[in-house]
Amino acid sequence: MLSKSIALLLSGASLSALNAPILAQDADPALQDVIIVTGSRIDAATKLRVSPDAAPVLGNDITLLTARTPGGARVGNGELSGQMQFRGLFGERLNLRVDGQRFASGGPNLMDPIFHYAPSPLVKAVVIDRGVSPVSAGPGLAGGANAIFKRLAYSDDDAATFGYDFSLSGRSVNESLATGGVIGASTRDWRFNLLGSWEEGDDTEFGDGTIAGTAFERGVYGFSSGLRTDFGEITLDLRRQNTGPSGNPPFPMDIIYFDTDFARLGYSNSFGAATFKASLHYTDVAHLMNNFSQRPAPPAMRQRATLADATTRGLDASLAFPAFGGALTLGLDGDVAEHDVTITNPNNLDFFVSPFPEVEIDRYGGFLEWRGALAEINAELGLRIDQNSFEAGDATAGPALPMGPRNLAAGFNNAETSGDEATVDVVARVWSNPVGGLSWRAMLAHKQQMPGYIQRFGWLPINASGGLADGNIYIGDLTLEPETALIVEAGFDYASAKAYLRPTGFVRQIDNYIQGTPFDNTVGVIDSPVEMIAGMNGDPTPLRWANVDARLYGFDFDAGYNFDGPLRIDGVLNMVRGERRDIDDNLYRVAPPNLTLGLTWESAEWSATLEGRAVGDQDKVSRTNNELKTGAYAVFSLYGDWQVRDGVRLSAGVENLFDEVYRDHLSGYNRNGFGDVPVGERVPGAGRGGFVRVSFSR
Ligand SMILES: [Cu+2]
Repeated sequence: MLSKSIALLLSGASLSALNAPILAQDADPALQDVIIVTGSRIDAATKLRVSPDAAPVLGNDITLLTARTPGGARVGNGELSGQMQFRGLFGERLNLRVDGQRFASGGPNLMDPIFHYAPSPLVKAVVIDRGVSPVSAGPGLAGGANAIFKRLAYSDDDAATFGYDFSLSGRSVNESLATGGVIGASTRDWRFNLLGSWEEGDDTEFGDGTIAGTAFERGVYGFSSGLRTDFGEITLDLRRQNTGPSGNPPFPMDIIYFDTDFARLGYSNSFGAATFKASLHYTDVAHLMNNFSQRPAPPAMRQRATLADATTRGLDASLAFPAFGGALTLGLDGDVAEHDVTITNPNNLDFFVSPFPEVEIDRYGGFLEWRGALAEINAELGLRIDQNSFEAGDATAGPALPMGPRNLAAGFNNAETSGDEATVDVVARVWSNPVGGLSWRAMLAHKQQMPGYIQRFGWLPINASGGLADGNIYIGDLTLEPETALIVEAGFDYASAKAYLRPTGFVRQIDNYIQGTPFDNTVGVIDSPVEMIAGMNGDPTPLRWANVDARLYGFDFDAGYNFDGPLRIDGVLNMVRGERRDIDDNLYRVAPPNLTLGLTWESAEWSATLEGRAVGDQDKVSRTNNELKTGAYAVFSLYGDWQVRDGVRLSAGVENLFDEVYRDHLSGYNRNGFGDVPVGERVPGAGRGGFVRVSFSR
């Protein structure tokens, strides 16, 4: 239960300092989530925080946690390859950051979505931007979140204080283990902590057997440091992540490794009432995947190993100062992302091809953001302009490739692959001060999103879709236009000592929405080289990325009520519809309506929750993407939490109490051909299993 996790989170020390309880005088301690909901007015209206250490252990991917929030859902492409969905949108359309850092994923199918780099033992909180991200957080079409790592804060002492924050958890359903955290020391002038985590698991069991290809392993190590000098504060964060062999049933290949380095150097200083902040950051992803070592191997001729690299270099600087009765922030930022992908056959050195050759995407942007209040109304107004440019290198195709692909490569190499485009984001939010516990809010935004490199440069008909996992073969379009969204939402946050309710209604009208459309007017008739090659690769009806018109709208809320005695109920409801406006079709992979309800018995030191999650059927499916409908289901869990003593917490529970076999609509279709899930069927959810987690901090 999200609200539950918020309550638990607050009972820990982690956020209490950030959220001075404005309702403390009349709030019941049993309703502490009220405090976080309305505690810091600015945060409450624009952000939502959730913490892995407070939620039940349902897996290692923090997108399982963000899926428990209003508007949230999870696109399941593998145990470590979950994508956050927010109000029907996912993938690169969301502005996702790991510890404040923006970077490009390495896998052309997003086997490493951004939150692949935020293992739950290292994450202190995920801050979800309500509605859309502020323009100061960078571009992004609709919605955003930042996974903030645990770190040792500066103390208020001159002598070094030691500290740590660890967790260790296990799940029986896949015999998995997740452990990690931070340890270090700090004074008022410096802070330093090491960080590390290790996670591994076997194949997940479910009611009908084993879900093959769901084993995984992932390790992270690094440090975070900061120094306060007379010339400002300097911070340095360095981190390496090694993801080992991990299965991806919905893709044609599995992860062999991701070896990824992160570096960030930060600087900040205050001059009177003004604050200057700057950072330089770097991310380098090296990735290998194949179709033969973690699933039944195809014949030698059809074995493939694909190498993919992505490097991001970025910088940002901002100056915030009082202006016009509020705070104005001016900022400049930019990044250069390079991608390169090579498909090989390890049994044939003459077989190699570069479907996304030496792609470079540059962006330089500037923004203005003002935050302030007029009487009882608070506002955040932002404008961002980005100049984007893109180019690709020459495609290569080895001598073992047939003439067809080699001709397509030559065609791509003769085409104009570079270009540039400006995008404009405008965000206006207003919200009222709470009166009688009720605060109104409204938002209007114009957001733009550049086409992804897969969508623009995909010249070779293959199964790379940026993580859609719909089984279709896709082909790019060099002339794609940016997506443009007009977003309106309104709602209120209500909180009393007894109850809270935070509903939001929204509409997202998107012009030039990019999705696959039939390759030509004669679908099924193989009358082009692209269709011929696609046919040889298993899909004679490939899709071409195109600008279409779309709309998403819906309604979501979280709510809770505190009964007399130690009993409370919390719930989250989500409803979203996604449809094409230009033809009669639905958008692909949109979460069905769902309701999560948790009944909690809560005492000072411990709590126990019985949770039910009911998910409706989804028959509003995309014909274009050959999407299959799913039926309704309900899953129940029981979990508890015990504050053993100061700094030691134990959680344990049973998920999927009745061992229900269920298929989440956003789960990918299995393609790996072994285990107990037939090929073409959606990968089911985990069966009944127990979990336990211990957390230690000081
Ligand atoms: Cu991959």
